[in-house]
Amino acid sequence: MTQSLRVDILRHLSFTIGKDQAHATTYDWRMALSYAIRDRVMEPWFAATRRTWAEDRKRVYYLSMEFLTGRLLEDAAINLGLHEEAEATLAALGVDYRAVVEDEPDPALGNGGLGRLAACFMESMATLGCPAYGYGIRYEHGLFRQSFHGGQQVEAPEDWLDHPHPWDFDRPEAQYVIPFKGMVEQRDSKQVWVPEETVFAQAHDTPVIGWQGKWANTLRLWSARPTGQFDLERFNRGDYTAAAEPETLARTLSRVLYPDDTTYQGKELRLKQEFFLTSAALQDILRRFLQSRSDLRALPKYVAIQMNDTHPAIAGPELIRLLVDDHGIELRDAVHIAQKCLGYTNHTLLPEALERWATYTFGNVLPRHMQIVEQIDGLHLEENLSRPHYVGIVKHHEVRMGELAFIMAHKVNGVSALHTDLIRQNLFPDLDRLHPGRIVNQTNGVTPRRWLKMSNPALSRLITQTIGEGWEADLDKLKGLEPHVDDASFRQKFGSAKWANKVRLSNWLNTTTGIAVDPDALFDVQVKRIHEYKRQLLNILETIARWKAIRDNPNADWVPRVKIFAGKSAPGYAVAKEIIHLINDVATVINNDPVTGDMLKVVFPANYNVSMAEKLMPAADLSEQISTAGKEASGTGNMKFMINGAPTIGTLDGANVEILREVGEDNFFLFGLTADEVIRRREDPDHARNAIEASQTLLDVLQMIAEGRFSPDQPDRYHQLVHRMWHHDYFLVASDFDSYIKAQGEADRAFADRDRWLKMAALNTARSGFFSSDRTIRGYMTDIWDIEPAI
Ligand code: 26Q
Repeated sequence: MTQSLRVDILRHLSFTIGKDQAHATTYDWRMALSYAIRDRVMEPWFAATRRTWAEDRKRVYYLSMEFLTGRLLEDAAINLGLHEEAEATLAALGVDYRAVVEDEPDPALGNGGLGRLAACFMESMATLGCPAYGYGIRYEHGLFRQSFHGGQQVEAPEDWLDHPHPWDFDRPEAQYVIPFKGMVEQRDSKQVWVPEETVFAQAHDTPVIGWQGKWANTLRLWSARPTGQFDLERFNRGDYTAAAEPETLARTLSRVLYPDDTTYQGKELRLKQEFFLTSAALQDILRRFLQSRSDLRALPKYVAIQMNDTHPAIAGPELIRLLVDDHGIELRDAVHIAQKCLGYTNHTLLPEALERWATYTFGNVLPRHMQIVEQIDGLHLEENLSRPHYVGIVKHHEVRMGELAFIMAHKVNGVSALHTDLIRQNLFPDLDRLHPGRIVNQTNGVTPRRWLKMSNPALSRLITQTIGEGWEADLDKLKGLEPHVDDASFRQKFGSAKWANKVRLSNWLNTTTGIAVDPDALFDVQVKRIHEYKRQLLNILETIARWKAIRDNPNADWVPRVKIFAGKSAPGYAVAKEIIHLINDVATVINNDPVTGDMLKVVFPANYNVSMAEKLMPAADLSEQISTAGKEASGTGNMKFMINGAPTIGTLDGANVEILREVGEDNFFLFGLTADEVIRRREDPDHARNAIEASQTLLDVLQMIAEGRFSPDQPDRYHQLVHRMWHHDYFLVASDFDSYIKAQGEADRAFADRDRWLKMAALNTARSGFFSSDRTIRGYMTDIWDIEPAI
C-alpha cells in the first residue's frame, strides 16, 4: 500500500511536475502529493455520480456566494484514510509532511461564518451520502490579506490563483450565457428580454470527498469570460477602451469577493455577481434535469435548491423566468414549482445587513426580473388577502430580498434556536402569521473531521484510545468520554494533549508576532470578524482593567493569561478598524511592561483565516463568545472551541444558548443581559452613562484610554471611541462590563484549580456531539430537502 502511494508521488513528481527528486522543492512535493491523493478521489467521485443517475435520486443544490474551504490536501488525505501513510511515505523520502501540507495557499473565497458553514455542509453532505452540488463563484481574489502597519489594518489583494490549483478541474463544456440590462419587448403575448450585455459563466469543479471516501460531491465554481470577441471595428477607430468593454465586464465580474459581511451597500457589481452565480447554477440544474426527464413540473421531486442567505435570492425570479420564457410554463404554475424547490437560510437579524435594491438599479440590471418580482408580489397578495399593506417585496422603491426569499421558499430557516425565534418575532412576524410552519430551525454545526480529527491529532488519539473508533462520523459517541472525566489519569492525558497544542501555538506565535508567551498561562481566545456587536472592545477593556489590577497589586496570586485576538475588519468599517488599532496599541504597552511580565500578554496575529483557526482552536483554554444578546445569529467558532475542550465565556446569544444547555452551567461562564433585557435597557437614554458611573473599574479604564496611555504619540487618538462609550454605546459594552469582569474572575479561579478546569474542559468535548454539521445536514435533509442518504 505504502509502496503504491510512493510510486504515484514519484511518478507525478517526474511526469506531471517535471522534477527530479534531487531538485524538488516543497512546492513540487506538494503538487506531487496532491495529484497522488487526488487520483484516489476519482473512483468514489465517479461512483457517486453514477449511482445518483442510476438510482434517479433527488439532488441538493447549495447556492452560496461564499465557500470558505480552507486547504484541501490534508482534508482529502484524512478522509481517504491516507494521512499517516502520506506522512510516512514523505518522511521516507526525506520530506517534511507538515511543511508540504502548509505550503498550500488557503482559498479564502468567503468572509467568515456563512462561507465556512457552506464548506462544513459540503463535507457533511459528502460524508452522509447526500447527492449535492455546491454552486459558487471562483473569485480571482478571495478575501484581502491583512497586515498591520503601526497597529492599523492594511489590506492587500489575495492571490490564491497565482499558482496552479490541483483541486480545480476546468469544465469548458459547461458554459452558459448570462444576460444583463437591455429591455423587455412584448412580442405577441410573450415578454422577450433583449439584453444589452452578456458574459459566459464557465464551470470549474472541485471534488468534495466524505469521511472514509464513501461518497463524493462536486463544488462547482463559475468564472466569467467574455462572450463577444474583442471589438476590432471600434479598436481600429481608435476607441481602445470601448473595444475592450466586453472583456472588462467579464473580468471584473468574478474578480473579487466583497469584503463586507454586515453592511450592505447597493453596488451594481454585487447584484451582477449574485445574478451571475444564480443564473449559471439554474441553467446547469435545468440542463441536468432535462437530460433524463422532460416534464419540468416534476422538478421539485428531483431538485432541492438552498439559498445561503438572500445573496442568491434572485433564484426565485430567475427560475420562474427560465420556466416561463424558455419552457412555456404558465406564470402561476412556475411560481409554485419554484417555491417547492427553494429553501432560504437566514443568517442575520442586523437591519443594516439585509439586502435591499433600489428598484432603479434592479430594473436596470435585470429588467425582466423586475417584472417578475412585481408579479410574484401581486400573486402573493392575491393568495393572501389579509396581508397588511406594509408587507410585500417591493416597498418604497426598493426590492427587499428577505421578503422575496421568504415568499419564494417553501421553508425558511434560522441557524440557532434563539435566532429562529427572533426571526419569527422580529424579522418576519407578518409573513410567519400568513405562512405558519414555514419557518424552521436548523442549528448550525461544524465538521468534526476538519475541526477535531485533522486539527487536533493529540486529542483525537486520546479520544480513540478511550472510546474506540467511530466518533468521527457519529459525534454523539463523545458522550462515552463522560465517565472517564472522573478518572485522574484520563484528565492528566487530556491536559497533556491541550498542553502540547499550546506549546505548538506558542512557538508559532513567537515566530509570527515575535511575542513569547508562557504555555502554562490561560489562553483566552477571541477570533472572528471584527464588529461592534461581537464586542472585541469589551474584551480589550477587560484586558486593560486586568493590567491595571495586576500593576496595583503585583504580588497577588494572579493567574497568568494570554489574550489572543484575531480577525479582519471590513475595509470601510472605520469603527472596527479603530478597535483593531486600540487592541494593537494596548498590546504594545502591556507586552513591554516588566511589572506585569508573563502575568499578562496580548497577541494579535494578522490575517486570520481557516488555517490559523486550525492552529488556535485546539490550543484554546477559554472561548470568548461575548456578542450583545440578540445579535449573533449562531456562531460556529463557539462550537469549534467547545469540541476542542475550551469552555465558553459568553452571553445568551446565538448557539451559545444551546452550548450552555448541552454542557451545563457549571461548565460555562455565563454573563450579561439577555436579548429581552437588551431591548429594555436601550429604552433608557442614559444607559451608558449610568453603567459607567456605577463602575469604578470601567471609569478608570476609560480614563486611561482618554489620557492616551496606549497612544502616547497621539494622546487624543481614542477620544471619539471614549465619547461613543459615554454617549452612544449601542451594543451595551458598559452595561455588560461588570458582569463580564465577574465572569472572568470566575474563569481565573476555575483555571487555578487544575483538576476542576480539566474536568470542565473534558466535559465540553464530551458534550459537544450535538454540534456536528452531520446532525445539521440530517435536519435539512428531513425537514427541508426531503432527501434520503445514498449510503
Ligand atoms: C451582502 C451584500 C453585499 C456584500 C456582502 C454581503 C454579505 C456578505 C457576507 C453579507 C453577509 C455576509 C456574511 C454573513 C455571515 O457570515 N453571517 C454569519 O453566519 C454564520 C453562519 O450561519 C453565523 O454563525 C453567524 O452568527 C453569522 O454572523
